[in-house]
Amino acid sequence: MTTKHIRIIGVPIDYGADRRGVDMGPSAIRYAGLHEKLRQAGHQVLDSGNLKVPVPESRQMKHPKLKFLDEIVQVNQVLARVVAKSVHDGEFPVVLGGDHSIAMGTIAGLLRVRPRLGMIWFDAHGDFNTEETTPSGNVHGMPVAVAAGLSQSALALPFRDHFLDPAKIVYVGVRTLDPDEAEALRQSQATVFSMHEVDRYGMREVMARAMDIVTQGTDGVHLSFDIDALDPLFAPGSGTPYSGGLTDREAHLALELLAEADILTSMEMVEVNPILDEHNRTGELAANLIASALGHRII
Ligand code: Z70
Ligand code: MN
Ligand code: MN
Ligand code: MN
Repeated sequence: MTTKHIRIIGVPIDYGADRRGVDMGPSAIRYAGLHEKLRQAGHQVLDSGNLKVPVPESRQMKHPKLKFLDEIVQVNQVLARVVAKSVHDGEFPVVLGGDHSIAMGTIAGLLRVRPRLGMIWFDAHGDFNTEETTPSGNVHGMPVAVAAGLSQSALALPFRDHFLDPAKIVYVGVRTLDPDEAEALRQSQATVFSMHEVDRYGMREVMARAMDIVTQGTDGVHLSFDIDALDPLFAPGSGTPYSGGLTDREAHLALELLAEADILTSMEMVEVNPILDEHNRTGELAANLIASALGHRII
């Protein structure tokens, strides 16, 4: 793989869901030796540290339908600027969450430099709710719908009317959707490789099809990886465990195939929850998965 100038950006945010501890994710992933793994893979690594995120206990929740709306928009506006500058400077941003609401800031920033971005989204969930369909008011269940331009709320502000083309979005590992969310996804042009397709065709074939889609007419490929795509057996440190997920081997294979094709231009790793973890097993897995996506090989 080509040598990359990697820029690590931590976003210690847990506003997107009820407070659980995923704001400690960036720390856990760094502690697992992310920098050294990426240097061993042959890259130059710079770390911007964490964006400033006020703790939820210091804030009042104002929008019951969209929890912590103002705070999330504010963090994502800053993140979008930081990510856009990084890509503009020729770097490969690696964004560490935090909950998945940070994908809005990441993607909004990427789109400013790569307007025809393709995206692969690993997740147990669809994250395709809007303020209309959300059953929980948790914004981490909405980032893909917002990025695709389907939200009328302030969550769309960082995008400046420049959204992701749904036809350039591919999901892998999905196994639970809310009813209205599923309907919205069916109406969209996004491709969903649920666990059914992973079981039926195998990860190698799923990734071949996914890579085909995200490289057609695109000017970059973003990987957004929610650690709950993995089965809770392998990733116990995730907020909402949902069985029937990817094995660690399937996940590594998927990311190694991406590395081999060398198509990624940015990535983020989210929803790692050190409070629920077992001796940072999930933090280590997350760091190793990032290294796999960036070309780490044992020989
Ligand atoms: C549900 C909602 C969710 C986790 C995203 C769940 C969303 N669809 N949960 N990531 N861990 O509330 O919108
Ligand atoms: Mn998610
Ligand atoms: Mn533009
Ligand atoms: Mn999820």
